[in-house]
Amino acid sequence: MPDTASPAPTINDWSPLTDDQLAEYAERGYLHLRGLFSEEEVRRGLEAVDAVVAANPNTLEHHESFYVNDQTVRVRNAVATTAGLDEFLDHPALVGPLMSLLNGNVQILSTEVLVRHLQEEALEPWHTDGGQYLQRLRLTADSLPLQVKAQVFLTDVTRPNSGNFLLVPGSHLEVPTSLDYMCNIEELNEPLRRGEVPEHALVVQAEPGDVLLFPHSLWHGVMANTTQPRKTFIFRYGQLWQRPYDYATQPREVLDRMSPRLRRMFGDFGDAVHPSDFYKPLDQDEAMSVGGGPSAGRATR
Ligand SMILES: O=C(O)CCC(=O)C(=O)O
Repeated sequence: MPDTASPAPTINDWSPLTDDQLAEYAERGYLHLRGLFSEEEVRRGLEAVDAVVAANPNTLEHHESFYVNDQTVRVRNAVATTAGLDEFLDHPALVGPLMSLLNGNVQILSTEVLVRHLQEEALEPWHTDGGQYLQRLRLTADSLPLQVKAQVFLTDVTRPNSGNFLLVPGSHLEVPTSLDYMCNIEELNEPLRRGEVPEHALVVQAEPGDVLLFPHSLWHGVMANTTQPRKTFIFRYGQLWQRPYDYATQPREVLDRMSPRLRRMFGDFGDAVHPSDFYKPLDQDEAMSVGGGPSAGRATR
């Protein structure tokens, strides 16, 4: 007898964003998700930061476009140095929002560990991400984003001048008036050098475990830090047809330790990859349904 039963629906370990959250992201250009990670997860995250920094890995050659700050330790392609980031990248609470924003088609483009030490002046000027070519593209207001960053806060950034993330709500839809190779936004940087932040900007106050999601086109910078070293991860995401920022392909031994979902998020389709898979993956819903966490294996496919 032929099997005529329809396949069981895919059950995900993640939940999508609500319509209100999607509307908020579209209008303001960011989402502040509070308490996404637990105290215990934050503790493990801090251990991963310290281990990566102690290993002092030279994971990627310098590129002229990298903004250098003496008070910042920034380890790029950090996932190649530690397995400690995997649980965050594969976490249903983070995968769900990304699946919603990137239309079900999520690739990790970079994984960074950041420690922002004390500095009286702003730690990073106002800029957009992704370089001048991406900066000149604008999507319509109701479009899903091309790229999204997730900043995972692991230390307290609730006080003023604690290395707060700065952003201009709604700026993700605006092309800056001055365009340069570094994508700096000079009209805001001149006042920032005097410690001034425009009234319409937001100084983000984040607690350990919070996550901030924002697209490459959002105008953003980083406040001074006079409190304690600020520790975060920044993960950059795009669709599977985009190219990564801090790796070409992850080495086999890195992929081998990961869940099938996380491997897919690093653009790995195994040995039998077809070039068109990056545009039209045939099994994307199934591949993204369940990660390697405690819920692995419980979903029905
Ligand atoms: O450290 C931060 O809060 C933001 C870093 C940043 O501006 C960037 O990664 O583009």
